[in-house]
Amino acid sequence: EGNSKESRGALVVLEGLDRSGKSSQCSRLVSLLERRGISAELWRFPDRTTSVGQMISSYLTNTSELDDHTIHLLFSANRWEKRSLMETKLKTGTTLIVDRYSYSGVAFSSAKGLDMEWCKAPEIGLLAPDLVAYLDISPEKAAERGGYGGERYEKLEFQKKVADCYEVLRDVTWKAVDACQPIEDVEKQLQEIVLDCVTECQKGRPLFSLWS
Ligand code: 2DT
Ligand code: MG
Repeated sequence: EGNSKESRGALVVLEGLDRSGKSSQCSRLVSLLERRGISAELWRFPDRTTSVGQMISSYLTNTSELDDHTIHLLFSANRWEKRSLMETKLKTGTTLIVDRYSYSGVAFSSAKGLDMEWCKAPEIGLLAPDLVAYLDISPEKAAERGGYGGERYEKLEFQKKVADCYEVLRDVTWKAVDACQPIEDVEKQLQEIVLDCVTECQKGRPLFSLWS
């Protein structure tokens, strides 16, 4: 697995509101990397395949009710259970394109009114992304795209609060891409920043931990 023993893969995270186009762009990025002969995998959080992930999924589909703190910690546990595999993949040269990560965790829970610092705490020690690409779209524009499913957070009023929380979380290292552009233009911009990041990691950029 991987390209060479010396070069590690990049941890690339896509964040953004529901309907911002993250999932399609993640698939396109993985295809691009594969075409370039770069070992890459598409990951997503929540990972609904694990037993923790199944609890999260029942909560999201309104099949179960959980206290806001409890579900927050389950989302975090769902990342912790994948942490060591994530590190192994990266160190053996596989780039991971990840659809949502800790920033979704903090943005969605703090949008419910939980303290942001409290929300960050269980994320401390997870691997820090080498790149966070933010697919930037207003909640109103995203809602116009339609296709909100019936899941718990897929409501315009709540998405507005999530957008405000992402604003607070965003820092200068994030790369924002205007997600209202045609899908091919978004794809082109993402390709450029992701390939740059992959190159940096191949050259030996160290792996960092959250929260930084
Ligand atoms: P998808 O629609 O992408 O499957 O996400 N969420 C996600 C959280 O509240 N906390 C988290 O840590 C993560 C990763 C965002 C399902 C919903 O779950 C929210 C949307
Ligand atoms: Mg969704």
